Amino acid sequence: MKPFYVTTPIYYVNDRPHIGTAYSTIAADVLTRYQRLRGRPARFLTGLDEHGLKIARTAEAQGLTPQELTDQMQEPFRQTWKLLSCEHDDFIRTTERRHKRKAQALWRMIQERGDIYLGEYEDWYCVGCETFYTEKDLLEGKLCPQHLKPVERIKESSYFFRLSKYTQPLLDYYEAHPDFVKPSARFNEVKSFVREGLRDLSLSRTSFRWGIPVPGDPEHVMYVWFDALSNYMSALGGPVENEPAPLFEQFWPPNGDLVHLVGKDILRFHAVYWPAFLLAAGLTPPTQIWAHGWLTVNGQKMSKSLGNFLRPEPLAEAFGVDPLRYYLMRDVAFGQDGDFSHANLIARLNGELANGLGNLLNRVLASIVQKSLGGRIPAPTGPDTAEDLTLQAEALRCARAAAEQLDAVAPQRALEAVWELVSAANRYVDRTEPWALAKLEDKSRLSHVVYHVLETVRMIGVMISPFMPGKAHELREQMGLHPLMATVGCDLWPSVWGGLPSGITTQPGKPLFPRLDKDQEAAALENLGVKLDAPGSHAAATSKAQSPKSQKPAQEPKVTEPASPATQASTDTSISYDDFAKVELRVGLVLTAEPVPKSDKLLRLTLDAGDPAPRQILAGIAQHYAPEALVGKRVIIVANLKPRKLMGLESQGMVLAASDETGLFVSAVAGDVKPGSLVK
Ligand code: ME8
Repeated sequence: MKPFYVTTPIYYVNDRPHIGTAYSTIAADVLTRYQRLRGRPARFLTGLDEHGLKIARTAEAQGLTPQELTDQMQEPFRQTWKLLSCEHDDFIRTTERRHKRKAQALWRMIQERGDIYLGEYEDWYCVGCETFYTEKDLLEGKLCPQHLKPVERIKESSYFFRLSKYTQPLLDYYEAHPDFVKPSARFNEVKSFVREGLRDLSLSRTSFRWGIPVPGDPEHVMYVWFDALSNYMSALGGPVENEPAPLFEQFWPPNGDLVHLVGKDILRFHAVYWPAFLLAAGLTPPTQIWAHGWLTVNGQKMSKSLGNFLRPEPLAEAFGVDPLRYYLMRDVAFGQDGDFSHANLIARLNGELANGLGNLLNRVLASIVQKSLGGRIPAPTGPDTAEDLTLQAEALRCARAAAEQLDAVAPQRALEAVWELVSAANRYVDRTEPWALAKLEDKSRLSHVVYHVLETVRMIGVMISPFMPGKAHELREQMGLHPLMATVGCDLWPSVWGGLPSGITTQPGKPLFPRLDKDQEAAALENLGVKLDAPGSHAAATSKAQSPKSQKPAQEPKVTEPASPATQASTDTSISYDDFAKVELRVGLVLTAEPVPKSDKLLRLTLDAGDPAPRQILAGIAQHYAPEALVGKRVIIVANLKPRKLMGLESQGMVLAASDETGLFVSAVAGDVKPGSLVK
């Protein structure tokens, strides 16, 4: 079987792990565990990107040397991945000697083939994304299109990579490898970018030292993305120069299948630069690059300035590691953007996990098997009824479907298939009524039915093990089964009915997934500093447990546009009722929301505020809300504010919002009040 090699991005050490980086890492862990279950040799690499200007500046700001910063920051990453049961086979740091040597070896290979030359670089650079930009790529005011922050002018001697020469070879490569980038819509974006023609790439810097020295010219340090991308190879001991590199021989394509999991933010580096470097070095590019989508949290973007990065540790503490892994893999379609919602996590934990799977195991194993079958797995007695045959067929169909989805890197669909089986098994229990069969003298039908349920649960236990290894282990323990031992060459995925041995003694324990009652739910959310807007809606705030810097004094509530000079000038802050009555506050239902081109702050909303036609309001909340999270919300607006133009668009009012150090939140009314209702 062809070896399987999966990687996550190597993360910058300017921040601790958060739910976004955890998402990529858990996905890689799930895929590795799955491939191992199938009997494939599998390897999972993650690590840290420790060089470059961004890290050097972060260290400086903290009064540390870059090496001190990176040494300190590796620990939280290692600990978090361990806590989340992410069992990587290797953890590479780009400051390690083994990496530096191999990054230099790759450089030399490309240089010897003539595709690196010395020149002078003059253009723009964004430290946030460690990327070069030409003027036409920048937003008004010379802002980086990703970070919306000013870029820096750079003029210095630099080595260049002849990327322009690889425009056609890359297009040919894409043509010959139609699954090179997934999802395919993203592949199309990559192709159109390359079709526009590529410019040579500046590959070294002389104005700072925090990087890997360029071989033969130590005045220069390597461009951090060249250094970083080569981690995937250096961790295997490649490229091979004069010494053997057995891991590289085993796992690097074409011998192995290499899948890079990345966020969509860094697809271009992986799908354009990286294969170009490899082709230039005469090496085989990765098999596939899978660009997953971007997570928002309760409808909000996570950002350093808001300090609202959601940390996985408190979530794992509140809800359990496995439910968190399950939720992340289940709720968000891999490849599409998604929203982390505390409310959805709780709903899935209570519904699919506790009521669905936990209850299935419990209702049969903890009660009927103990009371009526001597605590042992019964033997199937036959004959099969139509119901039995349907469950058997459904089990095999779902197992096949789940495997197909995992082969296609669609974890959410794989779980969907597994939960179709959970539902089928629960329906089977409802229909066959084993509690009624247990009352009969002759226990043969009971044995047959219970065997069917438990064999299905056994299969489910195997299929959930890549996602929830701890719970899969507990489930097997309760059934009296040995732990699953993935072995190369041995496919453990369920493919035939009847693998459950009869006669073994079961050991029912605590419910697999305890349900959170309303009080526990409220306590968990309170501990996390999360408030839910309304039942079933998104949670509105993240924070105290998660914000690393929540010491700033709370700011005054504020509106989304500057206060008028009149209010600023006033010293007596009280107003008469008549003054207040002049302000017409109304409930507005957000119908649409979209970004305003070239503005990093504004969103264009249309609202039903009781007017004959929808009203347009421009609100300065783009850094706090994903547009789609606003649609359907009832907000409070100032309806009689004189219209004014912003970025060429008329704003007919103002949306009220409040902010503190945890973020900015638009005002809301409790209840489904009719749009246009007056707020008094
Ligand atoms: O880009 N939603 O490192 P990085 C989903 N060092 N995934 C997210 C996310 C979110 N909100 N936020 C982060 C770098 N990620 C480079 C990579 S690789 C040779 C060098 C995940 O620390 C996602 O995988 O900024 C994204 O690509 C990665 O973290 C960026 O991590």
